[in-house]
Amino acid sequence: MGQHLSRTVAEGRAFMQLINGQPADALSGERIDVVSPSDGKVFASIPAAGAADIDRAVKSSREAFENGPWSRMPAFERGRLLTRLGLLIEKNGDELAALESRDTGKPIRQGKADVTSTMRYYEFYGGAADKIHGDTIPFLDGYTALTLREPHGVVAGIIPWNYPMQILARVAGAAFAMGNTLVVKPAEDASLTTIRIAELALEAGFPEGVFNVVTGYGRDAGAALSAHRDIDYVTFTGSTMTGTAIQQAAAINNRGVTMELGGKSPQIVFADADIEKALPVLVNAIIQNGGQTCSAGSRVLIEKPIYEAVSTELAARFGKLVAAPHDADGDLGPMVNKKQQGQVKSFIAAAEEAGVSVLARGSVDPSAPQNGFYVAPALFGSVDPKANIAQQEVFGPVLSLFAFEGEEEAVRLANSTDYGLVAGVWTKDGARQHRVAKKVRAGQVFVNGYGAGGGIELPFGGFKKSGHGREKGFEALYDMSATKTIVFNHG
Ligand code: TXE
Repeated sequence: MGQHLSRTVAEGRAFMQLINGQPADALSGERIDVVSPSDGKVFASIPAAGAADIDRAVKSSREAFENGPWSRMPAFERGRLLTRLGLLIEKNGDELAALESRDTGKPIRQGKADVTSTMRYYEFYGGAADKIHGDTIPFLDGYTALTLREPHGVVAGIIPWNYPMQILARVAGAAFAMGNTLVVKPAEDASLTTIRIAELALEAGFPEGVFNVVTGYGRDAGAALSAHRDIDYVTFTGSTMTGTAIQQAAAINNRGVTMELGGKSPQIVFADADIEKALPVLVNAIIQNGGQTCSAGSRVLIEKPIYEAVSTELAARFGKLVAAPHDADGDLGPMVNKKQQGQVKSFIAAAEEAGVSVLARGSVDPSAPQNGFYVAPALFGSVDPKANIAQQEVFGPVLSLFAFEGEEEAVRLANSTDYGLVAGVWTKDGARQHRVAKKVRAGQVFVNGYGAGGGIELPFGGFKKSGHGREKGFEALYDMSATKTIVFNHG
C-alpha cells in the first residue's frame, strides 16, 4: 500500500447510499462532510438521511424478504453468495484498507488486518449458512414435534466507527446466513467501507433490496431506524447510552435486540506470570486502534510482589509510543474525530488534576498535521479503583495500573466496574487459570494472551452494561433467527 492511495482514495467523492440496488442521495439532498482524522480536512461527503429515507430502505428490505428470490434460495446458495462477497473483499483489499484507514485514521496496517478479518467473517458465515438446523423432539405418543430455525425478517444494523468493516461483517454475515434482509446505518464518522461493501455484494450476486445502506446522523437516521415499525430485529454496537436509547425505541414495537456496548476490560497479572510474554500484549491491548476498541484492555491489575517491576517496564514502553497519521509508521493513529479527541484529553487532564500518578506519556509525531485529532498515550499508576479513570470507558490510549494482593482481591477488582466484556488472566498455575476465568464476569476470558475481540469463530458479547446477546461464531446465528416449533398429530 503506497502512501499515495491511502491519501487520495475517495478524494472529492460524493458517496451515495445503496437502496434497492441503486445509488440514492438523501431525499432532502442534505450531506455530511467526511473528515480525515489525520489532518482534520474534509475529503468527501455522504448523504444525511432522515426518516423518509429510512422508510424507503425498510420497504425495500421488506419486499426483498417477503417476495424476492432471497427467501426461496436454498441455504447453500446464500452461503455461496457470502463466500463470493468474501472473495471480492479480498480482491479489493487494498482499496478497502485505504478507505477504512483514511476515514477512521487507523494505521494502514490495521486497515489491512481489518480487511483480512472482514473477509474471514463472510467466509465463515458462507460456510455456516447450510449447517444450522432444528431438532426433532420426543413428544407424546401419536405426535411428531420438530423445530425450524427461521430468519427474523428485516434486521436493522446500527454500526459504530471504530471497526466499521469488521462490525458490519459480523452483523451481515450472520444475518444473511440465516436468510434475513438488512438495513444498515453505519456511523456518520465512518460510512465509506459500508457503502463499498454493499456495492460488492451486488457484484457478488445478492438480490436487490437484501442489503440496503442508509447513511446519516444517529439522532435522525439511527433513531428513525431503531423505532421503525416494520423492523423485526435490531442489532447495535456502540456506547451504552445510545444502546439504552435504541432498546427503548425497539421496545415500543416489542422487537428483539442484540447489544454490544462498552467495556473496561481488566488483565490480571499474577506474580508467577511469564512477564516477557505478557508485556507486549498488555501494551497492544490498549494501543490497538488507538484504544478505540470495545474490548480494549484498559485496566491492568498486577500482583504486589511484581508491581514495581511490571509498572517500570510498561512505563518504558509507553514513553516510546508515537501517534502519527494513518499512512505513517506510528504505533497508533489519531482519534476518530474532534469530539473523541476532546473526550480522551479531558479524561487524562481530570485524572492528572485529581492527583493520579502519571507513569509515562507517549508523544505525537512532530511532523503530524496540527489539525489532526492526536492524543499522546498515557499510563497511570497505583490508580484508586473507585476513580473515574478506573470506572469509565475512555476509548483512547489510556491505561490504568492497579496493585492487588491474592486471588480474591484480583477477582473483586476485575469485577468492580459496571462492564463485563473481556478479561485476561496471566498465570502459570493451571488450577488458578480455571478458577479465575470462571469467577471473572466477562463474555470472553483469555488465559496467557489477550484477543481484543479477535477470533471470528469465538462467541463474543457482554455481561452487565457491556450488553446482551452474542455475536460471532455459531452463537450469532441463533441471535439472528427464531425457533419455530411444529407439532404433527397423527392420531
Ligand atoms: O457512539 P454512539 P459515539 C463508545 C465510546 C465512545 C462513545 C461515544 O466510549 O467514546 O461511545 O461515541 C448511532 N439512535 N463507543 O457517540 O452514539 C451513531 O450514528 C440510533 C463504544 O460515536 O454509540 C452510530 O452509527 N442510533 C463502541 C452508532 O450509533 C444512534 C463503539 C454509534 O454511536 C443514536 C463506538 C440514536 N439515538 C463508541 N445515536 C463499542 N462498543 O465498540 C447515535 N446512534
